[in-house]
Amino acid sequence: MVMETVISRGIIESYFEKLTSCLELDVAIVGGGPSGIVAAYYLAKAGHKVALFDRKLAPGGGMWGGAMMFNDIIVQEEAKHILDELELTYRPYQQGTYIVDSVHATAALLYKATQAGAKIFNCYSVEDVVYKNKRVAGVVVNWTPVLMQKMHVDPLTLMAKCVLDGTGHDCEIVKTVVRKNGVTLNTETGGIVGEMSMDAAEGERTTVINTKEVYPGLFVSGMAANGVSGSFRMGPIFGGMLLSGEKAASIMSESVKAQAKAQ
Ligand code: 48F
Repeated sequence: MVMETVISRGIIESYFEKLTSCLELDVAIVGGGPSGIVAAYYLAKAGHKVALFDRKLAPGGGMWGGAMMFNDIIVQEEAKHILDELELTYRPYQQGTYIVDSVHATAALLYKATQAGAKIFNCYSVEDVVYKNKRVAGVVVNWTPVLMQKMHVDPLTLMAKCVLDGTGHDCEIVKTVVRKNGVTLNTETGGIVGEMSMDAAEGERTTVINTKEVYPGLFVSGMAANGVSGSFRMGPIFGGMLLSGEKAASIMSESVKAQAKAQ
């Protein structure tokens, strides 16, 4: 075989093997922001079959850019154990906070999640979910460029025992589920309450509390959790995002185990 054919064959065979292995997932994560990537890491580490889909070429969400493109982030003491778990380099700052280079942090999260066994599909947009027997049961995916060009091309479907909406401020997946299926959510109002303005400390605290199953099979993390349950934004402090990902992994792991037991 000529080298050109080896290159093309290797990539095609490997890619489709990877995609085929993800047709029936334990967990499908929508959005490769910090909360989604950390959830992918812990789930893969626990032995679950997990794939993460991000519409961008470079997953990482809002973490690359620090604040106003000053590419450092703040992480508070409560999340330090996650920095250590992921072997990040950081330095102590004031009032129990740490400073981390945002490019280093984002790259490390992606490296650790994939190393643990999570599959990451970039350039994939999740445009809908599978909705069966009053339960979210998978994701409907298409190429981001197809959607950007508004081309009339049908999507593919990957089934999952749990779907995580980690799409950030827009909480896109929960919005789609509510709009299309008129479901009642596990929130104070039964609907999407909506994100509030900046309160860093409260936003950080509540993003972890709001990380939960909002509808059978559908979980939320990170800013999507605060958007759905109605709490504050917090800007470039990221401990809450990391802790939210850790909690999302833990509750979805329990759900996957419970579903396996019930079968
Ligand atoms: O917003 P994002 O970084 O998610 P997060 O984990 O973190 C929020 C922080 O970055 C920051 C903050 C920290 O204090 O407030 O905003 O909540 O990343 C969300 C990712 O989801 C992708 C998007 O490209 C981004 O990388 N995404 C959004 N909608 C879709 C999607 C979709 N429908 N399909 C695939 N990817």
